[in-house]
Amino acid sequence: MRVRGRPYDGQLRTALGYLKGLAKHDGGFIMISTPINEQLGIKYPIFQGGMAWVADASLAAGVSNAGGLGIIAGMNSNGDQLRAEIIKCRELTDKPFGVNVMLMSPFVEEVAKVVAEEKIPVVTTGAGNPGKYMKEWLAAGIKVIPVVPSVALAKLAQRHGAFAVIAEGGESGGHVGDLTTMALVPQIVDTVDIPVIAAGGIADGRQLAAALMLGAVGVQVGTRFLVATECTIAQEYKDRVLKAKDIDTVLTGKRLGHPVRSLKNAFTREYLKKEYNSEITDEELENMGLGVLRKAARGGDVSNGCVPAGQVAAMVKKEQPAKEIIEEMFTQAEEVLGGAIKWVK
Ligand code: TUI
Repeated sequence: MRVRGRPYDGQLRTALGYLKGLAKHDGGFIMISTPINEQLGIKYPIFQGGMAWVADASLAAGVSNAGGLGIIAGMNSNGDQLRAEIIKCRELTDKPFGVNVMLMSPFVEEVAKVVAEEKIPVVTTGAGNPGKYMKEWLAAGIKVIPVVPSVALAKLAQRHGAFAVIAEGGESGGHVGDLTTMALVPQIVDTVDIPVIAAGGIADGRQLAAALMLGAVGVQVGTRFLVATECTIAQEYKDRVLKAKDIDTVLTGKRLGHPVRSLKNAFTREYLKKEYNSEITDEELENMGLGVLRKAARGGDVSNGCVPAGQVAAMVKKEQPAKEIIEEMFTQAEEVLGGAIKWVK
């Protein structure tokens, strides 16, 4: 057998074997199941991103009840507020859920303690290196899954005892790294021995299938869950996502070293004007960013607030229950994976 005039080198067979391994029969249906389904006790290998001011108990429980892994955002809470949200989530679901610890949060120390005390089964981290908290979390039996934007940070996470990593490409909303998901995921897969979950630019079944083909064993989705029925953000935020076009997101905050992707609006225009004005101090810029996530997500001010969303925002077409979102994504992924064989002659 020859592939495009080159001698067949066995890679195709490996790819097909991998495809077969992913698609497992379940009561007559083909279903996607990877090692993390069993390891984390979930039906579908999909995480909901722990989005600041968005991912509360309602959304996390909705996703967990639908068979994914719901994640509560630790970013916008102090220790007591987070504990209350965890208790609420436990009332809404008996399925596993996680907490995201945003390492730049002013409350990071108390939040880190609460997740250990509450023995949250899965903790994801963002915006930094969680090394300092790993010992305490591992001792509490927590599976730690850091979000990493580079190979170096993935290696570091593995060395610290991470259970898996989330390789997040810069297509995602919120705080982003430089590399795209397409470039980042296979490089991390080739480097670490722990499971890799892909994030950034994943809103439908084609993108989910592509992530699996890059070697990921699961995906994390943020933007599409913004419009989940269970998501309690202001309707104005959901409407902005539903109306978004392909080129409607922009990066702000590069000058301060933490670029954030959000939908273009009066806030991003004003911020960018100041960001590229050398007379404006870093402190003034930092002050401009205070409270803007809350203003949009909870206050509904989508003009003067910051409205994080990924580059896939334009693919998000309607408000739906989390269960419908997940089932639609997996049904489509199973279809495209099943049909992929047609290109292999
Ligand atoms: O964390 C996110 N997304 C976020 S956090 C957020 S709130 C915020 N507020 C102010 C400034 C910045 C953010 C909104 N969206 N995603 C996970 C993520 N983590 N993306 C990138 C990273 C990351 C970046 C650097 C992870 C580790 C890292 O390490 C740097 C280092 O050298 O420690």
